[in-house]
Amino acid sequence: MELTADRLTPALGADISGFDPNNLTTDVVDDLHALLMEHQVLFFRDLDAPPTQMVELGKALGTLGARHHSYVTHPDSEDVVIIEWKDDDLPDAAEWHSDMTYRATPPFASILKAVVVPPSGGDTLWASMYSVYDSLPAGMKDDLAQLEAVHDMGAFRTPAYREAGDEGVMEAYKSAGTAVHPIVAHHPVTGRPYLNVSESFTRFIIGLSAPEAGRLLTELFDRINRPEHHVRLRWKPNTLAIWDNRGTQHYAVIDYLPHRRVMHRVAVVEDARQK
Ligand SMILES: O=C(O)CCC(=O)C(=O)O
Repeated sequence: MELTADRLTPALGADISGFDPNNLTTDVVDDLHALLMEHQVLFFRDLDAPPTQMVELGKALGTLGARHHSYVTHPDSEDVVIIEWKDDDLPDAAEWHSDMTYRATPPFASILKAVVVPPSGGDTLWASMYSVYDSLPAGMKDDLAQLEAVHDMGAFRTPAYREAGDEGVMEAYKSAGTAVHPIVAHHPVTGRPYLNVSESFTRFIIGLSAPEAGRLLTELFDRINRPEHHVRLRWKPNTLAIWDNRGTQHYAVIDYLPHRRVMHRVAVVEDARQK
């Protein structure tokens, strides 16, 4: 069985064919990993992978274990979270973000499968943060190389506050954590530099005043919004995506409420193929 990749935009993304989740040999998973390093996000159509098979795939790629502090887990596996939005919920994923960068070591990859999709809408976009970084003016790249930024749990404050007031926010803050990361990170496998701030989770730049940090972050977030850095996926039930969290961000569009949308997600914390 040979995996083939059909590249979707110059920035990132590929449709993969020839993948059978029942056949996770070392060679197949090595190939899959190589394709992920090259394209950053991979899409699989009609992949009827139940939660246990998503977990097997995650384990073949690395170590699981980044339990989410806010999402519900699947009854068949604690390693699968259910992400469900409907009625007048306010989804938290309609912002550019890379998963859990408020942790010192954010997860390496995510595996996301569509279970229930709305009649139309509910697409997800990914941005290549290599592409965003490469597009920056040279002087700006030099300035950013010196800077570090604080990441925290962003809009997860809202459910925490509604549930338990100030105490709830303090507890959520403690369990989610906070972390400082360089604004220009280097991918541990490809070595490529990428822009490492997100509108969801990056709050402040060390050493700048709050207004200076706010202005610079706003400029960087505007750059991430440019469509030439993106790929967009229209989901159907059993569409599955795998993305490398290092060097990408994603944005789940909320244009489908009050219809229901249900996704299953596995987070892979450590990359087994990272030297
Ligand atoms: O539901 C989606 O399309 C993306 C969800 C999301 O943002 C995530 O899994 O981190």
